[in-house]
Amino acid sequence: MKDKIRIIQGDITKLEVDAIVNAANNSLLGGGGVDGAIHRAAGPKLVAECATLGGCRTGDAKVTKGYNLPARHVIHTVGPVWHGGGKGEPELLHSAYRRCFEVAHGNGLKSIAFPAISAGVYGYPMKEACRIAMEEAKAALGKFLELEEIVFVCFSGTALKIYQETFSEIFA
Ligand code: AR6
Repeated sequence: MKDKIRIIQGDITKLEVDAIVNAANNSLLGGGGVDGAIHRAAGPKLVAECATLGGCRTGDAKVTKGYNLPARHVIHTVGPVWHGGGKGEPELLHSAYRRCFEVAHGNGLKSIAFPAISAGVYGYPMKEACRIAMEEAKAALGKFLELEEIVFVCFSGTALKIYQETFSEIFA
């Protein structure tokens, strides 16, 4: 199971996978961070398709095409804003990852790449966010046997180290 997980440092918009995940906001109409990078790389047809989706609730996920991206699809999810952990943030972040895997499964997508959802502008502590990502990846690999590859894309060296350590703990 754990050989289906890859942890890399880099830019998610460069990956040629069935789907990259976007850490979006409820409007799905673009923003900063990884959302801005994905929309810039995909081109204007992406926001046009997003505008037809009616937004996305926190903890849910919706799929579009990838347009000019090397990835064939984008799964847009919305993680929670961190308010200290007592406002349902862990449950919502679990749900965001879980819904991404369900949407991938529902669309026959076998390779999926994730950024650190909520761990940028939304302020979720990286270590806690990473643990949730790994737990949901483990659950998805047990449930969706067609899944071939899950890539965790870390933007910084600090994030990379946290992902590698947490991977060893969860998949020990
Ligand atoms: N590739 C991979 N990871 C990246 C990239 C990239 N090209 N660019 C940034 N990251 P954030 P959030 C990392 O803030 O916290 C947007 O405005 C980044 O270093 O993009 O879920 C949306 O519209 C961090 O570790 O997403 C929302 O309003 C991680 O991606 C809001 O930000 C997530 O950081 C969502 O905030």
